[in-house]
Amino acid sequence: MKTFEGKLAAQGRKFGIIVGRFNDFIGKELLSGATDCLLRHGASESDIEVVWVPGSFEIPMTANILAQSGKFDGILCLGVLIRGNTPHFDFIAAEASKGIGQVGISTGVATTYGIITADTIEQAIERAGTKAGNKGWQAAMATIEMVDLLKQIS
Ligand code: RBF
Repeated sequence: MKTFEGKLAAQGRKFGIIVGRFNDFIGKELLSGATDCLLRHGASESDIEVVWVPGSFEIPMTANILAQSGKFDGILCLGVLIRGNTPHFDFIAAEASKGIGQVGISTGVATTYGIITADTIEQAIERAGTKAGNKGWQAAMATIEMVDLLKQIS
Protein backbone atom coordinates (compact mmCIF):
# COMPACT_ATOMS: atom_id res chain seq x y z
CA MET A 1 0.00 0.00 0.00
CA LYS A 2 1.30 3.42 -0.90
CA THR A 3 0.19 6.32 1.26
CA PHE A 4 0.68 10.00 0.57
CA GLU A 5 0.63 12.87 3.02
CA GLY A 6 2.06 16.35 2.84
CA LYS A 7 5.09 17.26 4.92
CA LEU A 8 4.97 20.38 7.06
CA ALA A 9 8.01 21.97 5.47
CA ALA A 10 7.81 25.30 3.67
CA GLN A 11 11.44 25.84 2.64
CA GLY A 12 11.77 27.14 -0.91
CA ARG A 13 8.01 27.36 -1.39
CA LYS A 14 6.30 30.54 -2.57
CA PHE A 15 3.11 31.78 -0.97
CA GLY A 16 0.55 34.43 -1.83
CA ILE A 17 -1.64 35.68 1.00
CA ILE A 18 -4.85 37.58 0.25
CA VAL A 19 -6.45 39.50 3.10
CA GLY A 20 -9.77 41.29 3.17
CA ARG A 21 -9.57 44.80 4.66
CA PHE A 22 -13.14 44.64 6.02
CA ASN A 23 -12.83 44.12 9.82
CA ASP A 24 -9.08 44.48 9.37
CA PHE A 25 -8.36 44.89 13.08
CA ILE A 26 -9.11 41.16 13.26
CA GLY A 27 -7.79 40.38 9.76
CA LYS A 28 -4.36 41.73 10.73
CA GLU A 29 -4.19 39.07 13.46
CA LEU A 30 -5.01 36.35 10.92
CA LEU A 31 -2.24 37.67 8.68
CA SER A 32 0.20 37.75 11.54
CA GLY A 33 -0.67 34.14 12.51
CA ALA A 34 -0.35 32.98 8.91
CA THR A 35 3.03 34.60 8.25
CA ASP A 36 4.37 33.42 11.62
CA CYS A 37 3.39 29.85 10.73
CA LEU A 38 4.96 30.01 7.25
CA LEU A 39 8.21 31.50 8.55
CA ARG A 40 8.47 29.04 11.45
CA HIS A 41 8.08 26.16 9.01
CA GLY A 42 10.97 27.35 6.88
CA ALA A 43 9.52 29.80 4.35
CA SER A 44 11.54 32.94 3.57
CA GLU A 45 10.05 36.41 3.90
CA SER A 46 11.09 37.09 0.30
CA ASP A 47 8.93 34.15 -0.82
CA ILE A 48 5.73 35.58 0.70
CA GLU A 49 3.59 38.22 -1.01
CA VAL A 50 0.61 39.83 0.70
CA VAL A 51 -2.30 41.31 -1.26
CA TRP A 52 -4.96 43.39 0.50
CA VAL A 53 -8.45 43.50 -1.04
CA PRO A 54 -11.54 45.48 0.04
CA GLY A 55 -13.49 42.53 1.48
CA SER A 56 -14.10 38.79 1.37
CA PHE A 57 -16.15 39.07 -1.80
CA GLU A 58 -13.04 40.18 -3.73
CA ILE A 59 -10.87 37.30 -2.43
CA PRO A 60 -11.75 34.61 -5.04
CA MET A 61 -11.11 36.80 -8.10
CA THR A 62 -7.77 37.88 -6.65
CA ALA A 63 -6.85 34.30 -5.74
CA ASN A 64 -7.59 33.32 -9.32
CA ILE A 65 -5.16 35.92 -10.69
CA LEU A 66 -2.43 34.89 -8.25
CA ALA A 67 -2.95 31.21 -9.00
CA GLN A 68 -2.84 31.79 -12.75
CA SER A 69 0.33 33.89 -12.46
CA GLY A 70 2.35 30.72 -11.87
CA LYS A 71 4.38 32.58 -9.21
CA PHE A 72 3.01 30.73 -6.20
CA ASP A 73 2.96 27.20 -4.82
CA GLY A 74 0.22 28.03 -2.35
CA ILE A 75 -2.38 30.72 -1.83
CA LEU A 76 -3.96 31.59 1.50
CA CYS A 77 -7.26 33.44 1.64
CA LEU A 78 -7.89 35.38 4.84
CA GLY A 79 -10.91 37.43 5.78
CA VAL A 80 -13.38 38.23 8.51
CA LEU A 81 -17.11 38.05 7.89
CA ILE A 82 -19.35 39.11 10.73
CA ARG A 83 -23.09 38.56 10.55
CA GLY A 84 -25.20 41.72 10.55
CA ASN A 85 -28.92 42.37 10.39
CA THR A 86 -29.18 41.90 6.63
CA PRO A 87 -28.57 38.76 4.53
CA HIS A 88 -25.27 40.06 3.08
CA PHE A 89 -23.31 37.69 5.30
CA ASP A 90 -24.76 34.55 3.74
CA PHE A 91 -24.31 35.80 0.19
CA ILE A 92 -20.70 36.89 0.66
CA ALA A 93 -19.77 33.77 2.67
CA ALA A 94 -21.24 31.52 -0.03
CA GLU A 95 -19.48 33.39 -2.84
CA ALA A 96 -16.16 33.41 -1.01
CA SER A 97 -16.14 29.72 -0.10
CA LYS A 98 -17.42 28.54 -3.49
CA GLY A 99 -15.06 30.87 -5.35
CA ILE A 100 -11.96 29.94 -3.38
CA GLY A 101 -12.71 26.25 -3.82
CA GLN A 102 -13.18 26.79 -7.53
CA VAL A 103 -9.78 28.48 -7.86
CA GLY A 104 -8.07 25.46 -6.33
CA ILE A 105 -9.97 23.02 -8.52
CA SER A 106 -9.50 24.90 -11.78
CA THR A 107 -5.84 25.90 -11.36
CA GLY A 108 -4.42 23.00 -9.34
CA VAL A 109 -2.65 25.49 -7.05
CA ALA A 110 -3.10 24.73 -3.33
CA THR A 111 -5.60 27.36 -2.27
CA THR A 112 -6.83 27.41 1.29
CA TYR A 113 -9.70 28.98 3.16
CA GLY A 114 -8.99 31.13 6.21
CA ILE A 115 -12.10 33.25 6.37
CA ILE A 116 -13.75 33.57 9.75
CA THR A 117 -17.55 33.54 9.56
CA ALA A 118 -18.84 34.64 12.93
CA ASP A 119 -22.11 35.81 14.41
CA THR A 120 -20.40 38.38 16.63
CA ILE A 121 -17.16 40.35 16.87
CA GLU A 122 -16.36 38.41 20.04
CA GLN A 123 -16.58 35.08 18.18
CA ALA A 124 -14.30 36.45 15.47
CA ILE A 125 -11.73 37.68 17.99
CA GLU A 126 -11.77 34.24 19.66
CA ARG A 127 -10.70 32.72 16.33
CA ALA A 128 -7.97 35.25 15.58
CA GLY A 129 -5.36 34.39 18.15
CA THR A 130 -7.25 34.11 21.44
CA LYS A 131 -9.50 31.36 22.93
CA ALA A 132 -10.09 29.35 19.76
CA GLY A 133 -6.63 29.59 18.19
CA ASN A 134 -5.74 31.53 15.09
CA LYS A 135 -7.49 30.55 11.85
CA GLY A 136 -4.74 32.32 9.87
CA TRP A 137 -2.15 30.03 11.41
CA GLN A 138 -4.36 27.00 10.68
CA ALA A 139 -4.88 28.03 7.06
CA ALA A 140 -1.12 28.41 6.68
CA MET A 141 -0.54 24.89 8.08
CA ALA A 142 -3.08 23.49 5.63
CA THR A 143 -1.42 25.36 2.76
CA ILE A 144 2.06 24.06 3.61
CA GLU A 145 0.70 20.51 3.81
CA MET A 146 -1.30 20.76 0.58
CA VAL A 147 1.57 22.32 -1.39
CA ASP A 148 3.75 19.34 -0.49
CA LEU A 149 0.99 16.79 -1.05
CA LEU A 150 0.02 18.15 -4.48
CA LYS A 151 3.68 18.03 -5.55
CA GLN A 152 3.83 14.38 -4.50
CA ILE A 153 0.67 13.21 -6.24
CA SER A 154 0.78 15.28 -9.41
N1 RBF B 1 -16.60 42.00 3.73
C1 RBF B 1 -16.02 41.22 4.66
O1 RBF B 1 -14.93 40.69 4.42
N2 RBF B 1 -16.63 41.01 5.89
C2 RBF B 1 -17.84 41.55 6.20
O2 RBF B 1 -18.31 41.32 7.32
C3 RBF B 1 -18.49 42.35 5.23
N3 RBF B 1 -19.68 42.90 5.48
C4 RBF B 1 -20.32 43.60 4.48
C5 RBF B 1 -21.61 44.08 4.71
C6 RBF B 1 -22.30 44.71 3.67
C7 RBF B 1 -23.71 45.19 3.92
C8 RBF B 1 -21.66 44.92 2.43
C9 RBF B 1 -22.39 45.61 1.29
C10 RBF B 1 -20.38 44.49 2.23
C11 RBF B 1 -19.69 43.82 3.25
N4 RBF B 1 -18.40 43.34 3.04
C12 RBF B 1 -17.80 42.56 3.99
C13 RBF B 1 -17.62 43.78 1.85
C14 RBF B 1 -17.69 42.84 0.67
O3 RBF B 1 -16.89 41.69 0.91
C15 RBF B 1 -17.13 43.58 -0.57
O4 RBF B 1 -15.82 44.03 -0.32
C16 RBF B 1 -17.97 44.79 -0.98
O5 RBF B 1 -19.34 44.43 -1.07
C17 RBF B 1 -17.52 45.35 -2.34
O6 RBF B 1 -17.67 44.39 -3.36
